[in-house]
Amino acid sequence: MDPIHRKLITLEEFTIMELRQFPKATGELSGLLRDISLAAKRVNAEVNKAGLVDILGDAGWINVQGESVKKLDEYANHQFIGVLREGINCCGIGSEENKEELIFDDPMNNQSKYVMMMDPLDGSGNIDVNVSIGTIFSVYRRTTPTGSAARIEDFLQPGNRQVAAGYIIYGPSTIMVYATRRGVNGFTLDPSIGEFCLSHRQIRCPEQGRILSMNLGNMKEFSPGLKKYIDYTQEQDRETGRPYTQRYIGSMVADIHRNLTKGGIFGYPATHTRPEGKLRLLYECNPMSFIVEVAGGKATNGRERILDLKPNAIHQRSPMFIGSASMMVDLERFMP
Ligand code: AHM
Ligand code: MG
Repeated sequence: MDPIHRKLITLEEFTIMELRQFPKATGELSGLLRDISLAAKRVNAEVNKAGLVDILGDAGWINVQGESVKKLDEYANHQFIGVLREGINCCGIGSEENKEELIFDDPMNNQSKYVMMMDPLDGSGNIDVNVSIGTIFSVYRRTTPTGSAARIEDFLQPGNRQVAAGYIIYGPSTIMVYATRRGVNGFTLDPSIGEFCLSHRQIRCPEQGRILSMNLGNMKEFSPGLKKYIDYTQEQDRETGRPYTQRYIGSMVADIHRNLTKGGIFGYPATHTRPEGKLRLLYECNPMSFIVEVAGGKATNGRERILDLKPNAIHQRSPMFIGSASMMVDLERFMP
């Protein structure tokens, strides 16, 4: 009989293989990633049906950020919280959709050393128009002792303390990308077997790219330095004879995933009316910055490294520029 050639590595196998390189590892992070992937599969199944069932449209109330909540946001939030609360690998969650952090405080979860921050469904304005959306997550080791309930200080840690961060894109295919300090790897969901399978090994962000992803509709409100940078990106490149190309989907996960693989820069800057920008430091900026930095890119708020910012509130916002290292160095020359 022919030997079986098996190239497929599932997410779970991959995390266990990683774990075996650390004799003292407890397996809790692998368990947490498995829980996240389970919730992601449930959300994916619902996202795929979005055009079919009565799930489109506003759920009819405003979330804590003052934005209208779509039903799928609500569903995704519920799934991730439910799976992690019922699991044993996380002692609390901070979610973009909840006013306060959720502390699980039960004997099993109190033993866990991890807290998670998440944006359960980012880019929700794109749900109704069948454009890619995503989930973003970020994992921290708690600072309070295990065995007790988590506390707010466990959630308010700078991004440089992240243990892992990742995103799931619900797009033409569903991909989960996660980073630890050891690297960034991507797993594509094979719907026929219901498994995330290793498809993008050790992702590296190209040093230089030619894609600019910013909402230039806000240009009038940008700082003079940033306007000059945008002029600079319109100049013709000596090699290609073309300016940078503009790509902005309005789903940060999809925009950054593209730039991470092709090379590019994404920004959601401060504006005169929104000096803090739009994106949330803990749910959006920190996880994406961690992933991009591990892949060799850079992320700042225009002056400081995102990962070094000290949060003082869980829903805090921050301007963010993120992408290919050498494009970020160019941008920094224009920022005061
Ligand atoms: P959301 O968390 O409410 O979905 O908002 C975040 C999204 C990002 O994915 C995206 O880059 C940005 O908002 C788009 O905002 P704008 O329409 O102002 O450009
Ligand atoms: Mg969001």
